[in-house]
Amino acid sequence: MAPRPTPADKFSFGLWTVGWQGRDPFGHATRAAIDPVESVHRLAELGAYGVTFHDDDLIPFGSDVTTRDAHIARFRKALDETGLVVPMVTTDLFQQPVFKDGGFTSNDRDVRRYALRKVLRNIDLAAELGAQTFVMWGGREGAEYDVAKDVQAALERYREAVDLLCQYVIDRGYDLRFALEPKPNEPRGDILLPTVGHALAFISTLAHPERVGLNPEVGHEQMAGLNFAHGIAQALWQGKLFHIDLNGQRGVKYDQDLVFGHGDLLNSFALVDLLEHGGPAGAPAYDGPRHFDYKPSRTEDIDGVWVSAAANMRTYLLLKERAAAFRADPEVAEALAASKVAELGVPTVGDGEGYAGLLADTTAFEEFDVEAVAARGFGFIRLNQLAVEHVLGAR
Ligand code: GLT
Ligand code: MN
Ligand code: MN
Repeated sequence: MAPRPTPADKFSFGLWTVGWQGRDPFGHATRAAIDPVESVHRLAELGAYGVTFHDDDLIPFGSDVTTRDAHIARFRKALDETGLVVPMVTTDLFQQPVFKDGGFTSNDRDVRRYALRKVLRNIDLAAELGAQTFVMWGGREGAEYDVAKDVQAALERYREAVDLLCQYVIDRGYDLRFALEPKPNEPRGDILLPTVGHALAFISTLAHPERVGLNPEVGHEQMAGLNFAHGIAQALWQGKLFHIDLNGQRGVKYDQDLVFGHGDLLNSFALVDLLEHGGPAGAPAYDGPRHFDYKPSRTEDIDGVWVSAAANMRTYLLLKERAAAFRADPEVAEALAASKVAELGVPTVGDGEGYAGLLADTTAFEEFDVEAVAARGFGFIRLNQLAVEHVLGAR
């Protein structure tokens, strides 16, 4: 029996996740639209603490000001009634035809100026609703044809946009940080800032790098064949894990957005273990929202939507339990020690030793028994099997 999710678990969902109607490039919608107010109530009943949205998820694109205000007021009322918070907001710069060549990096300057205005307006709403994170997924920032996009110029425009938005937030005194969400492809043939690593490198070029971090998504890194837990570890190491999109993906193929854990379960275990125990002395390494960005498959009816929402949280909590059991198991402690996992935390060269001390240490080279050390095994398979057995509930 996994514990029931409570707001203390900080689970959040995008309106566009449970609200996805199942429309894909090959088929029509299989479900009716859900009123965002209904989603807020259902998510709260299921134990979530937060809800997130794109401007256009909440306020239909093109609404006049009165209609916009009415949508926001109804949504606020639902938040007040349920106690749900809005930890993150994001802007849709991908659905409307005007953004077919991107928003911040469209070849058309007028489109770029319009995109910035759309985001600025939505930043005001994010701040009003108390969000701490503003996600930017540049799904349309990319190209299909190498000769049709000057990638260096596009990156320059991307930087110009992010710098301008940071300046706006600073000048307005908003307590809001940006989180870039990498993805390698889909909907564009190739998307700019395709992986965690690319996005980290981009952030280092910004005018206000401290304001900008990442919102990595499980499936997006896996679409590039990368190890998601490794990407998260690097983001944490660089102080850039501002937000996270949890879901499932089975290998290098289209973006599946499955329920969390329904893809690579062992990597999901490693991820939860990292988030919950990867900080100093085994404390959580990340205290932000556990945000699910998944799609209830189009085979599901409306009941299946809520079953799948609950499944994300339940799987996270089960993995959290399994990770705690793994960490508390004396045999695991012994196997970790035998594998010298903690020894990697010891600096290679001693305090004040420098290369002079290293050169003077004959045990490090002249007397180092290369063959004896090379013959020693690390015992990683035994350790991994213990992890597998904990995941399977066999220990
Ligand atoms: C879109 C995308 C997600 C992003 C969302 C934020 S929108 O659904 O597939 O990965 O997180 O813009
Ligand atoms: Mn995705
Ligand atoms: Mn996402």
